[in-house]
Amino acid sequence: MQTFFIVLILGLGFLITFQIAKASEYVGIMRGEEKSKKQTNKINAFLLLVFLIGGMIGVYYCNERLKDKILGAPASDHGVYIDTMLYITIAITGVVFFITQVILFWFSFKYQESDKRKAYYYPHNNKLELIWTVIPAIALTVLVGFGIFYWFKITGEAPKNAMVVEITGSQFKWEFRYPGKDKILGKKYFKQIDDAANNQLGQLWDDPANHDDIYITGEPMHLVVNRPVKLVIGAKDVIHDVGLAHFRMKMDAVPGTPTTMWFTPTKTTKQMREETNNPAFMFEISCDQMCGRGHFGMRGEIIVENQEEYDAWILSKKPKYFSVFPDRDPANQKADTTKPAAAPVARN
Ligand SMILES: [Cu+2]
Repeated sequence: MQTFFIVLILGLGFLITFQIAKASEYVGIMRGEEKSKKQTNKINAFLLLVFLIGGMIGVYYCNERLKDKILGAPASDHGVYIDTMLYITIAITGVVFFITQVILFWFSFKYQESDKRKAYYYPHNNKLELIWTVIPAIALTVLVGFGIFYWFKITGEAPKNAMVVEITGSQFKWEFRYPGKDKILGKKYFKQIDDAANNQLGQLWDDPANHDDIYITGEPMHLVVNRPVKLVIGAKDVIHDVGLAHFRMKMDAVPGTPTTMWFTPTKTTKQMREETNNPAFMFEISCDQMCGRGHFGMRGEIIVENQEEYDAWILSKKPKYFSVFPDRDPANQKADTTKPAAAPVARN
């Protein structure tokens, strides 16, 4: 019995010693963790400050470095408004960005965990909520309001003296149509689209408005400086997008649903070549919708020139009708009056 008690006491003594040792070990670990946690906190707070300063320097550096890579002054009347709206938006959001980022990172550094301070419990303030809801709401309403105003202007009725050019996108090219002397684009129907019959746009040949329409592809579109132009935009397969970066214009080309936009080019290609110091400068049409494998190759070009240059160019083009029905071309009839004109076959 005595031996049993001695063994029990020794056993309990061992257990107690073991537990005390273990407990002190835990306390040691916890003390160390607390220390390392505080250290990590300090490092993180410092890194947040470094991130703020480094980030701000980075933003400034990128802007300075890439300033000359952005497009120069807009080459259309609407482009000036679009740029103004863009700069106002950047100015407002820029100021807000600067203030909020500085506060965010500075507070993380300044109010990092400290034994001397206890977090202040501040759950709600109606006044503050109201201020930071109403002010952005008003600012955004004004910005969006101007945006809608110009959107309706650009997509709305074109001035009476506007010229009309139809532009059709397909995988992967642009085709243009000028309405000719009657200033009316002839009717077309998608089922009449037939490359083999030389009818790429599906023009209906029994519509007389089609007889003087001029079809252009594989060469630049021509526009007249300081004369409004209304683009009638369409597509033959998928959705494309007429992107005119130099004019700050852009509109989807949707199959089956014609879209329109109008603008006035204010600078000729020649002027732009001088301004940009680039003798090869061309106004560009880019497809701004990912429309398939050859999307990158959908680059079209625009030449803006004065009225005389444009008139000379358009006079050198023959209506599509005459290349489909050469015997109806008055030029051919004059050249050969001995043969009677063969009866043309309409394709619709
Ligand atoms: Cu496209």
